[in-house]
Amino acid sequence: MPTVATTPFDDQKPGTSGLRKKVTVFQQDHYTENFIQAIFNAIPAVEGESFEGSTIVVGGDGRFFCTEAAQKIIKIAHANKVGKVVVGQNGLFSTPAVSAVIRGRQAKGGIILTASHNPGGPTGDFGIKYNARNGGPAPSSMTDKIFEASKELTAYHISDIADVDLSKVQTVKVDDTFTVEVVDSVQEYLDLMKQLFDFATLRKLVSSSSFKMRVDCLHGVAGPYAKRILEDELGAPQGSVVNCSPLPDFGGGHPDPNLTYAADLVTAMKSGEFDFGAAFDGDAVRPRMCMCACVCVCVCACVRACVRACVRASMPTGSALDRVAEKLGLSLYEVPTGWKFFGNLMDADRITICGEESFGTGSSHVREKDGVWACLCWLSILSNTGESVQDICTKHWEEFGRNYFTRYDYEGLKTEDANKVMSHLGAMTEDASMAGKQFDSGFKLKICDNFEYTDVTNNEVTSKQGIRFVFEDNSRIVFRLSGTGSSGATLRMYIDSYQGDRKQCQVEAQTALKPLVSLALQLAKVEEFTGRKEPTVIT
Ligand code: VG1
Repeated sequence: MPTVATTPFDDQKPGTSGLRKKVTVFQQDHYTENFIQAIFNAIPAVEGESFEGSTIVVGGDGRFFCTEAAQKIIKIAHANKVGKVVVGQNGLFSTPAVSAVIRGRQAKGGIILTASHNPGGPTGDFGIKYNARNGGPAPSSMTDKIFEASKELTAYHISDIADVDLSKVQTVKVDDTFTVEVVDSVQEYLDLMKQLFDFATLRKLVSSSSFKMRVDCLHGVAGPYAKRILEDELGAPQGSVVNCSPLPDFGGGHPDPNLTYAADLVTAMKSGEFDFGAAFDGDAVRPRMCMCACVCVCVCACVRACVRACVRASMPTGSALDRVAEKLGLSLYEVPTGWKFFGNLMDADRITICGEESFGTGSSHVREKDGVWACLCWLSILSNTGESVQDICTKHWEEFGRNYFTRYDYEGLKTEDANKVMSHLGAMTEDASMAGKQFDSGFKLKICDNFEYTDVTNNEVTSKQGIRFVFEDNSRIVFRLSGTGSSGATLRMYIDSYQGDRKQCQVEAQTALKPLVSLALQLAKVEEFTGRKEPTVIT
């Protein structure tokens, strides 16, 4: 094997969803190569099977450094005896498409080049994530091994082969044992969507002159998928899908479809011109549906309209799903933040639909959240019911009551300040006087703990996943530190309150949540420990 001597980096620990760092960190000599080699060293140790002769899938969201990284991976894969690399044209693949291709081709795994909702460009973030043979993000057992391997590296293997022209769909036979297949990034994903949805029925709605939609791809990789599916296949008028060319810096924008960064879509929807609106993040995993309060409702509505199956929510997600599961007799799993916890439950056929508060929504058709799928799911609901998004939400609240939900993000905190908040809150979980505590605002504490998750499929325990305060009326406050940032610390504060009185279900969310937000700020002493009066983003 052609070998290059290297020294380990000590910061290659994957977070909530892969390794995310500034582009400049990945551009350091050997940094990217080291991490890729750590993947090639670690996975066989976990799976008991080498990469020799295997197929891997490679692609990313088109952010700055994607194609350079893809070329490096091809050369490192060759030197590590991989048999075939399937790569999306121009190095592009949405994250759910990689998952679909891994599963469809029964590949050994995939390497996804994305920092998802984080900003891109030369001064922005880059990320690398390994997905296993089930198509899902590597579980902690693998990411821990990758980190260990990265700390022990003394060399990596890389072949001196020519760059492959990724701009053309083609199969390049590099030598007798190694092939690179450059494929249409959309086709295999589109084929899967056609198996799941009735395109003929969808076409009637989407192409109808009385239905108008706006889909904003924020210059991420969703563009080619949304344009091909919604405009070319389903007949939406040209121009319904906007910002659809993937750009290395997302056109200077921030590919997070929240109210702040997808403000153009929010403004467009407020004009009343559109019946349906959606936006996606960089790698097309997070959908944001406009006129719909939050993804929980989206999932609940999906469940009611299309499947009678199990549901789950990641722990800080609002508990709207709990009401649906309870009423419809579905089982519900509460797992920590991050999609890597869903895979085992899906593989064991325990869940089919899942969602998290950060808009990620998906089903067991792949092992990733899937923005375009969620969009098609909603369109199916609209076409089957003949109702508007607003009507569907209102009816949902009438039947189940409404969970008001908000998230406060304090970005760019000094790590020590964020840690002070968390240790202060952590101390409360061990304070016996907190049990059953009655606060002035009327909330009575039921549970105060640091969430610990046991995976029922393998009994693996993941602890310290967020500090939660659950009150007698099932309102909840949760605090955790983000695992996707590339510098400093981000504190997330999640507020979830249930309103069972049907007449109170149309109140503006921030107004409805005021008492619980005040209590949360009082408990965490955010301003005292961090000096921040206001959060960076409120969702
Ligand atoms: C955030 C979200 C979480 C999501 C993760 C990856 O994680 O809160 O719900 O799964 O991003 O999403 P954290 O650790 O920063 O809170 V994506 O769309 O960036 O892959």
